[in-house]
Amino acid sequence: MSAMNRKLIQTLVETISKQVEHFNKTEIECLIREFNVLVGESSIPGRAAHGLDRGRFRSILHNIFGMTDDMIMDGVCRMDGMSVLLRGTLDEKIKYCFHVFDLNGDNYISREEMFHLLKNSLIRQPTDEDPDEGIKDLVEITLKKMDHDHDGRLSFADFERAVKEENLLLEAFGNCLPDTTSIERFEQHVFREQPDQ
Ligand SMILES: [Ca+2]
Ligand SMILES: [Ca+2]
Repeated sequence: MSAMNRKLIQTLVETISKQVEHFNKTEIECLIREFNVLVGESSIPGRAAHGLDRGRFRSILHNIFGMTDDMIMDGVCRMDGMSVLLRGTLDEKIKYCFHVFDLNGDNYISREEMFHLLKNSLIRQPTDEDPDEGIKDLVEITLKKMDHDHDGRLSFADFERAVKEENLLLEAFGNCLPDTTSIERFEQHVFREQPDQ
């Protein structure tokens, strides 16, 4: 154990376990140690790791869960996000994804946000047609499917209702949840060794 001493980890475990469901204290300790190792790896020699900054957390999400979307990863950068990612119920995942997709935090997913998110997640598929036109069409198709009260934007109620009818719509605007294989691999890796008591 390098940058963080045991007492600090215990304090962190206590604090985090009050905020986060789905992980017990032992598992939280494993996660902190894992992150500490990952952060330590990247730190400049001679300088202590000061914690997990966004860039570092993003590259962890990218390397471990294969997530590539910067915009979406920004929304994941919290430990309670981690809890929902790995163990969340459908209701928690719906709240989480809605929050991630609502880029400006006004509690609606607007046409502009859908366009932005879809453009961002589809960019790796080149097409001969004007890609913006295709994305605009996709926004309209998605709205038709999900905008239950027809006001041209998705409220949480619209989103929740649509996802409960069709679970695949949870990630309609981009990949913001890791796949089960990545989760299993990650959990096996992190929770494999119980910390010494
Ligand atoms: Ca919004
Ligand atoms: Ca609506």
